Amino acid sequence: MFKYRQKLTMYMGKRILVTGALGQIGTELVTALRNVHGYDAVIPTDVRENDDCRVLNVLDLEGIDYLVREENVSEIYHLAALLSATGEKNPELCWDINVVGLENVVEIAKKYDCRLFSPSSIAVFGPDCPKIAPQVTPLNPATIYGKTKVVGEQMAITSGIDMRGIRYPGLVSYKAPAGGGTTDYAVEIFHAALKDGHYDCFVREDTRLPMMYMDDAIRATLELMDIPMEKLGAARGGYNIAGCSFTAKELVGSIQRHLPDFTCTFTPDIRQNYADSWPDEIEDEVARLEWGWKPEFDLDKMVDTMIKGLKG
Ligand code: AKB
Repeated sequence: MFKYRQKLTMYMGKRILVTGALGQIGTELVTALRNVHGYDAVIPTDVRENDDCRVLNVLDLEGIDYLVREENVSEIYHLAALLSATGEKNPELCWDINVVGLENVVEIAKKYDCRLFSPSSIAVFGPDCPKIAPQVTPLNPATIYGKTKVVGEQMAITSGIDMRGIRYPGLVSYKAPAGGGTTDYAVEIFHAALKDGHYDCFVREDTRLPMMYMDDAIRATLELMDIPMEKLGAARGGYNIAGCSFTAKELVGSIQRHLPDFTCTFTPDIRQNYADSWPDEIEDEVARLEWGWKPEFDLDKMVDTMIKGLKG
């Protein structure tokens, strides 16, 4: 239910709705969008109550309709989703939020002629994918989360609207916590290293996954949304973009450059299975060619930025 039918302010410029705005990506994307389009242009929403955003449940079609109509929204960044670890614990809820929620947003985007950004993930790939994942390859994900992302990519092509997405790698940032994902260890490890000097990692030390520092992910999102639709091809529902790939052990080594006494043990749990079903690296030629994608953060630069940011 859209609980608060707040008195909505009329604002004449571009109006951008963000769902899932309190999440790891949303927290930084809202700031970035406001820097570009102005504070009032961006309407952050989340299912959780918070002074900084409006309450919106993406399963509430009427609530989305009301907000988009009343606020004259022309662009939507639909970030509300369950990630892999939470999704596997509750597959029905994962399907509802990730697929039914997206269907609702697509229906409203169609009705009001909104452009739509809907993130995909490296979780669309399954165990049959080459270790360096090409843009085009059979998508047979092992997780329900991955399946919902494949459906989302297909919707981008069949919806008939201007809808785009990126297959985000594991995202690393310090401004908001990661939550419910398999790649979360690459964020948790920094907090534990600084607080306790030790981390017990839930994947094996040789687990190599595609990762990306959040600044690169936010820039990629803004750059993709800036490109005229006619320049984008069949990959527009989910572009491969590479940041930096590293093993959990290599991450520990990079952190130890700053914290030589930091220790890490490895106790794999169920999330190891999800990680093992994903590729080691991403091949991102199509994104580079079609909209000029280029990462700026390698492993050491990411680690330097995380440590500095968390130390304050
Ligand atoms: C997760 O770990 O579930 C996410 C993802 C790879 O999409 N970070």
